[in-house]
Amino acid sequence: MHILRMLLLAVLSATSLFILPIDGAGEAGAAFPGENGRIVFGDFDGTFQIFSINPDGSGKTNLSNGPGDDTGAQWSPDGSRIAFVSDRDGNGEIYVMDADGAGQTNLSNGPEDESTPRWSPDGSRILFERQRGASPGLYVMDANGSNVTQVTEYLGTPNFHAFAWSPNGSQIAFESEEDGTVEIYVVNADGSDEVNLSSNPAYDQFPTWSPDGSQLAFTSDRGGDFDIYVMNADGSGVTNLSDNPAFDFFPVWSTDGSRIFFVSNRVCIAGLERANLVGAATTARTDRFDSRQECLADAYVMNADGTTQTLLTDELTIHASFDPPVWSPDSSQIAYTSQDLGIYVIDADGGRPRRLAGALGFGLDWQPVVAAGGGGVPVIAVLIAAAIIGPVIGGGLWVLVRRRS
Ligand SMILES: [Ca+2]
Ligand SMILES: [Ca+2]
Ligand SMILES: [Ca+2]
Repeated sequence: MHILRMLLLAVLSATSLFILPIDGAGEAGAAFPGENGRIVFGDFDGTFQIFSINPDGSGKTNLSNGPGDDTGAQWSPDGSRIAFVSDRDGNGEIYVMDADGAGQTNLSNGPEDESTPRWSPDGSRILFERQRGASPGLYVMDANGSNVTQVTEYLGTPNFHAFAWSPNGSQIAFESEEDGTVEIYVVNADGSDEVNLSSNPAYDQFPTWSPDGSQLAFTSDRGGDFDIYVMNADGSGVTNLSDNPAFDFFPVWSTDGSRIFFVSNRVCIAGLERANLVGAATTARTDRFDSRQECLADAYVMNADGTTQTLLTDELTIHASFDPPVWSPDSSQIAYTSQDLGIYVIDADGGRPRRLAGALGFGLDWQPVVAAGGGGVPVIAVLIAAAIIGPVIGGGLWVLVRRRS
C-alpha cells in the first residue's frame, strides 16, 4: 500500500460511491458466528494504523501502533487474532497480531507486495493476494505462514479485490476479468477446477456466499443497470433480487443467512424521474447528489429471497469505496464507513446510525466472541475450580500456619 495512492483514493472516493472499491471482499466479515465483540478499522495517525473500538464507541485503541502503514485488518474466525497488511519492512506483508495488538508477526516475509488477508472459515489458513511481481494472483498459506500455494493467476484490474472463502473452506470465489469481461469465478482452495460462474458480458462483481454455502449473491449490470443477483453455487438459477432502475450494489450476506445488505441510490433516482416527469429539476432532492451531480447511495437490507427491501437510513451515505460494510456476528447490526469518513453502526432493523469514530484507511471487521463451547467455558471452569479448590488450599494453609505458630 502506498500512502499517496491511498490518500488520493480517499479523496477521490469521498466524492462518490461510483469510484469502485479498491479493497475488501464481498464477505460478511468473520464466517464463524458469535457474540458481538470489538470493531477493527483503519485510521490515520501519522501513518495508517489499525484501531479497535467497542460497538458503543468507547475504548478506541491503536492496535498496530508501529512504523509504516498498517491496513486491511480482519478478525480470525474465533476472534482471537487479527490479520493485517503492513509495509513496515519495505513492502507489503501479511501480518498477524493478537486481539490486543501483541505479538505482531510477519507471515509472508518476501519481496512481493502481499495484501488483503482473508482467514479461512476454520482459521487454519489465510488467503491473500500479490498484485505485482512475477506471479500476481491469489495465494493460500497456513496461518503460521508456511505452505504458500498459488490458487489462481489473478488478472483483475487493480481496482477489483473481491474474493471470499466458501463457508466450508473448500472453495474461493473471486472476481476477475481474465476472460475479457468482469466475471465471478470459483476455484478449489488448492488451485484446481477453476470455473467461470457468471459467464456474461456484463460486469459481474462482489461475490458473497450465503452462510450455508448453497448460493452466491453478486452485483451485475446485465439487466441494463446494476442489481443484486443470486445464483446457486454451481452458477445455475440466476435471479435478480433488487430489480430496480437505480444503482443497486455491494451485497453482503448476513451471518445468519436471513438477510442481504446492499446499497442503492433509488431515493435519488426516483427523485430524478419525478423531476423529469414534471420538467423541473428542482423537485429532486439536491442533498442526494455528490459534487459531480451523481446520485448518492443509501443503506438497505432485504430478505435473502429479495422480499421486504428496506431503507435503513438516508441520513448518511455509505462510503463503500473503503470497505464493504460488515454485519455484526449476531446479525443484528451493520458497521460501515460513511462519506464523512466515519465508522457508523446501525441496527439491521433501522433507526439512527451511531458514529463511533473517524476513519481513514482500509480494513473494517467485527470481532466474533465465541460463546458456549468456546472461550467462555474455560473462564467459567476456572471460576468453578477456584471456588472449589480455593477454600481447600486456603484451609490447608490455615492449618499449616496454625501448626507452625
Ligand atoms: Ca512482501
Ligand atoms: Ca461478466
Ligand atoms: Ca438496479
